[in-house]
Amino acid sequence: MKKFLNLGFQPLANSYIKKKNIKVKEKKFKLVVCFNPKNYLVSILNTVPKEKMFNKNYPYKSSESNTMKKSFGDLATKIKKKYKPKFIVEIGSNDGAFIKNFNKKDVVGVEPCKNLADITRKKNYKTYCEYWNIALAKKITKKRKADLVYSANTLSHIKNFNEIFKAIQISLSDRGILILEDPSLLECLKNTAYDQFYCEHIYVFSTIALKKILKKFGLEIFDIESTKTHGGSNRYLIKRISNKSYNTHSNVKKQITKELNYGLHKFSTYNKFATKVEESKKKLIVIFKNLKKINAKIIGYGATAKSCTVLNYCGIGKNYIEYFYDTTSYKINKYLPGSKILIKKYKKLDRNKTDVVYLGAWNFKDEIFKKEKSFIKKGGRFITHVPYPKII
Ligand code: JHZ
Repeated sequence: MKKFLNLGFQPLANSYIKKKNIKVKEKKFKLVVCFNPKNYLVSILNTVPKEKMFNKNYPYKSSESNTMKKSFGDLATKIKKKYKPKFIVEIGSNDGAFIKNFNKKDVVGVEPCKNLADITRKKNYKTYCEYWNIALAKKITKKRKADLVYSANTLSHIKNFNEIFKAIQISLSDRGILILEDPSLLECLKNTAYDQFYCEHIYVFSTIALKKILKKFGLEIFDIESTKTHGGSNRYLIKRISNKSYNTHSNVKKQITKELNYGLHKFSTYNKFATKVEESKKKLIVIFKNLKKINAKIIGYGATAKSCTVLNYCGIGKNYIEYFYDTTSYKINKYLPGSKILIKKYKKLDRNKTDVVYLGAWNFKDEIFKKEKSFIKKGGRFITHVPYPKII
């Protein structure tokens, strides 16, 4: 494990603070990112126990954005047509944004955060409120194996590969497929999106790393789709090596070539990225300072887990950003970890009250810009740090 990026002491990204706890000292951990030259895996060095992050108060809901709802809906339509799965298991079903596109009898969700599992249970979707593991996989697939195991933005959050993939092996039927969807390391590096690193993202996967891991468990990638979600993700279609029903698509080789050409197998690439991150920090601070000099009224939009890394790494707090808007009920009237900026219930942006908006949810820029057309028309501006800090 070779360290290449130190993002300082960080609070837990999704631990939004209640007003009554504002003075309580927050737990922090050192956010250091490493590269493993043997298996090309990029991971954070110090991890936080899962129970501290994924529990009954988990604040992130996938259905909070139209972009994600559409992405899950479109995928479900495609899967039904192409693979006709009779039994689906979703690992990390969150608030049901994916499973709700299927018949209740055909799908099972696994979601350790009780507040989220309760949402799908109330809609009568069978949901196990447990962490994904071998015992659970055996229980769920005792009577019938899964034709599809799906997991979006979850496997990058689970530390123990052996347990995860053995459990998947147990669950899948011989001809079953596994679809994994996670932020792309290549896009993260290209965009200097260092905010993809926070406590929950133990790994940010490249194809070259995932390929090596999967092989150990008798699995292989047979197709890859690049998606725009979460700032650029890869959707991996995976099968047992012994399953010869699908040919390997040329997309797999193409993606691997792209990653090797960019140097994702070399430590020097990660050192260059770390230098870009430091430059990004300096530039972002200059932007905020200059705006402050002219008394611009700045607020934040989307109190994301990602913005926790940016704000705390760059030291941007209430001195620059008055408050954040967010649509998620669990976050409203709480404070962002570390920076302690208040999160208010979302209202359409008002040009009379706001000059510039920091895009915490930069990954939903298109959706947000569409919503805030009138603010933009009246000269309202946004700050983003991706792919480099700028006012747009
Ligand atoms: P968003 C979370 O990360 C945590 P975050 C987690 N670790 C992960 O991997 C990804 O999700 C998948 C709000 N919003 O998706 C809603 C508006 O207010 O970028 C959300 O709070 N108005 C599981 O938190 C936040 O922004 C809007 O119009 O970095 C977006 O969070 C829209 C579109 C969003 O994930």
